Amino acid sequence: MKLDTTSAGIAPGSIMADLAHRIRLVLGDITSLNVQAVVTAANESLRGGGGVDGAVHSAAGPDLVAASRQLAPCQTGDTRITPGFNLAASHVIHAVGPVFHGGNSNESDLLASAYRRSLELAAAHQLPSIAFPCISTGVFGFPADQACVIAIDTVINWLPKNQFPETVTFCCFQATDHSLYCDRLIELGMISEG
Ligand code: AR6
Repeated sequence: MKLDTTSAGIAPGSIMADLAHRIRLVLGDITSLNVQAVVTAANESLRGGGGVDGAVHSAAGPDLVAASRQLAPCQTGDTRITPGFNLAASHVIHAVGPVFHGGNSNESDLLASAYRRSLELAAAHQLPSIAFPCISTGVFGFPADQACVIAIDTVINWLPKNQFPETVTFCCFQATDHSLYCDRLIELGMISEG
């Protein structure tokens, strides 16, 4: 992982230390988080589904699907934003990650795009905080270890160049995913062991 630190003229160590304050890792249900934007792992129809999308739609209430379906279709790698309705979050960002077909169908770029476009929407709406699930790693079958690296690298490339979102939470629902994120964030100096 390389960070573009040259234009800011700041030593990599201090950028990493600063970034560490802007990244959080939690294990649990994303719908319970007190953040401005909850990202859901949607499909192109934006009509709701299972997994995290099912949880977000049930917590937000039926107004969410009424709002999101009007913004469909949403291409793979792209995002849409709606209010959060009954969620604590003021906004839901609907991110369509790729179905994993073996890795030679541009899946990595499409997954990075789903994260980047989510960050772009949060920035456009000046939302201070955003929480991501592990997009595409459930029904869509993206290998969790590869998806973890893509998610973290995309966020780490975004943060130094952008004021918003101020904080990014990676919300893992499974302990195995939490462990992957933990290892990667420790490796990058974003969180400390213990
Ligand atoms: N909070 C946080 N993460 C969760 C939660 C939750 N409440 N529930 C599940 N996860 P998936 P995909 C995690 O299948 O692979 C839907 O039907 C889960 O452990 O929800 O992108 C959509 O409508 C996994 O790590 O999303 C699409 O059709 C992660 O969320 C399709 O599934 C993503 O798993 C999208 O598939």
